[in-house]
Amino acid sequence: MTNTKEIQAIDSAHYMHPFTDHKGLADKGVRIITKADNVYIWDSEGHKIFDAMSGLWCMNVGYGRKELVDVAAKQMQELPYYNSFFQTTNVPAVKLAEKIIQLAGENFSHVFFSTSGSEANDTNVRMVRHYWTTLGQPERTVIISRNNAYHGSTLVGSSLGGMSGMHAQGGMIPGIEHIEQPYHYGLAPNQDKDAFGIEAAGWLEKKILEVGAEKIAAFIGEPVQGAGGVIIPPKTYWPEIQRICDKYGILLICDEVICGFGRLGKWFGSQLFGAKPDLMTFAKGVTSGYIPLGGVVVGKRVANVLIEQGGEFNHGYTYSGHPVACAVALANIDILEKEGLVDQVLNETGPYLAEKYAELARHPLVGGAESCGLVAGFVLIKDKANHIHFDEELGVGMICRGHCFANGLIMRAVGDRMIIAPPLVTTKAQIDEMMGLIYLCLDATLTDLKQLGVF
Ligand code: PXG
Repeated sequence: MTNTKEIQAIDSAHYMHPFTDHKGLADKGVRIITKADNVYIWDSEGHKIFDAMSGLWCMNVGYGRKELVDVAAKQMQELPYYNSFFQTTNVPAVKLAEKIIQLAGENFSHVFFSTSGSEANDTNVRMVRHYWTTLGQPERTVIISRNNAYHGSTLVGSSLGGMSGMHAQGGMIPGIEHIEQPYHYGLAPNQDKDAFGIEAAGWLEKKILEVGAEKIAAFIGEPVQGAGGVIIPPKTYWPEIQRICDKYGILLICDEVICGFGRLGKWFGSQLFGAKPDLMTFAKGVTSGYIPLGGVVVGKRVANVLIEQGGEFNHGYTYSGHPVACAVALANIDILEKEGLVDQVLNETGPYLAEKYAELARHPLVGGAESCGLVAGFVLIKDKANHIHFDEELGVGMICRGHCFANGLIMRAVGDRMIIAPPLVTTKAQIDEMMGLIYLCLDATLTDLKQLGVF
């Protein structure tokens, strides 16, 4: 048995957590997760919790997969590590690269491996700038991204991302520009959605013209913005973005760290939205989080130039193509394929969740409830008819999140947006169970807000 108090005290004394304000946490006591199975996790006090966030958007095949454990152990015994520098390679990395290209489609030919999504986005920036330099256009350095985007937490990742709180700590690298996100419900709820999608994509063209097309290297975007609050773009958005990128010859990078490997019901989110990226960032779901792995799927347009004319690309990580991580990824993809999980999301559980979210929109606190595959979000709203939001200071999202924790549900709050991304193995019965918990937490939040006199 885990001694909760003892571990909490050591945690407080020595463990600095990501994205955490530690002041006050010690008094409250950090939550210790001790075991997991399928879509559930347990804390050190024995509470069973429905993990509707898949860990951190990554647990695609669900917890407790012995196949992945066995593959990792076997690979560790055979070849626990070797690098891919100095003209060497290893079999799992080669096989995984081949498999990912098969899934990515005919526009792609190569994979560059990293350990995380942040690193992979660093690779993207270096790769696209090297690409343009190789083509004799070294002034093409600027990358356009979007407000509220999340592309990682290294200096490049946070610069690409559109989170002002991150920019405020450590600054930004030069040459990154941001445009507004395609958040229909938040920005223009009364406008026709498809028209809004075209308008929002048009902000890219405006920015290109403002900066000068000859200076732009690439546009980067998540097919569905995840950490920014599950912002699902209108269906007109990505085809228009693609048209604009093509018009100005700008490279398109789709950050598929959350959307990739089945979350939206396709192997990659860009395949659902009809975008044709030149580069795709991946991480998380490629191994279902069992072991760290990330990378960039490189399209032929970029790969051909780099390979034929680029010379040595002075870039790589100690763990690029780590054999254990790649072996686990192969086994993970094998599970996704054999159990038909991607199609299940597209044809069964995704549409079922969409139906449930459409019903959820009737709850008095819920605005803009929407899902895409197995990601979903809504905003806690004060006056739905007039689109009046709660005072930010009230922290209504945190109130709701508190009730979720207390009732055995992991649901994230991003400001006033409540978001979920349950494992791809989640069944319809488990969606019903999750929806029951969501209603319970919404009602508890409503009671609090009434008591506070703000609803
Ligand atoms: N791109 C996207 C789209 C991501 O969601 C990264 C890149 C960076 O990946 P790494 O492996 O370097 O973390 C991510 C990661 C949140 C949250 O608050 C989301 C992420 C990471 C941490 C917190 O939802 N996504």
